[in-house]
Amino acid sequence: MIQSRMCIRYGTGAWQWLAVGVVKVPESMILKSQSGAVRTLVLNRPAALNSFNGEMHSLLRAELESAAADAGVRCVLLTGAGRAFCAGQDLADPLVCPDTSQPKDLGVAIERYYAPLVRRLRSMPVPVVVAVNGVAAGAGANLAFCGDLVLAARSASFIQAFGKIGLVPDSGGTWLLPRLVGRARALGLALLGDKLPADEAERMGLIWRSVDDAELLPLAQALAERLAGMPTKALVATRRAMDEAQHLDLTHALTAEAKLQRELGFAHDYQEGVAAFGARRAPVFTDR
Ligand code: T3D
Repeated sequence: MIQSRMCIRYGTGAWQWLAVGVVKVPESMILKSQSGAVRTLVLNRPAALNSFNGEMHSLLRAELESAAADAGVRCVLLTGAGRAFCAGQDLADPLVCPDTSQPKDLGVAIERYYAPLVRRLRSMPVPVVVAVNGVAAGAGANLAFCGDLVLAARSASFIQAFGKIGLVPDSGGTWLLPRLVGRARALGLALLGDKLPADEAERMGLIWRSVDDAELLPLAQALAERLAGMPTKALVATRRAMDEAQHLDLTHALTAEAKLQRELGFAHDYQEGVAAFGARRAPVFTDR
């Protein structure tokens, strides 16, 4: 918040500054902070439950690119401001809102924003921890599921809201949901669009852990710090291998594992990990 001022002069006297009001400087829709090697990004449109408009997409995309390019970042932590994690697409945004003069081509929003965002999250060169602080609906839910480790506050919930407004799950939902919980549950979630509490999401295997609300951010931070101290390159290769193995048979998965193990075996972190084990000291991993 800044005080706005105006310069005035009474008669022929000296010019004086006069306070004329308070101007609220809008906060960025994405807040960024860094603690050690953990980069935290916060979705910050709380009045609209952190739903996505074009500006928030662009800012998040830029921050993810920046984190990916920064050698000082070894883990990204993503969460939301206020009472929601993210309510998906901002349905009032003129890009998608059908309540205007012409029908909207929703494929544009998917191709321009959501698909690149999902690909960016799933290919980050560092692990991604998602702390779901409140409701995650539509694309907001599926973006959360793109994280490598997803924690949720016990009061949070997940809603595949798409069917309720005549759409299919996007942001990777059709790919992620059956892989995470199987076809029967994926269809149940997508067709009914019911609110799924965080505890139930954990039981189903949709997320890593549901935790007490007050513990969410401290635990997510601790988890992110722990991952940041681990061999980043190997963690990211593990994610990629598991994703790629979804469409491989066992023989090809074994071949892919051998290729990755060969690459990692020549890297610094493997030498360091084994040396540290032998010397009974803490390893210092640096590959990224
Ligand atoms: O369209 C395309 O481009 C294709 C891409 C689609 C991707 C998608 O994500 S489609 C799915 C879009 N999201 C939804 O359908 C969810 C809509 N929101 C809700 O169902 C509910 O808001 C929640 C279940 C998430 C939370 O309910 P509740 O009762 O806690 O809050 P509320 O009162 O409904 O919402 C609070 C405010 O946030 C309210 O504004 P107001 O009245 O206080 O000024 C509400 O309008 C606003 N809000 C919530 N979700 C959205 C939103 N504004 C714009 N877009 C939203 N998605």
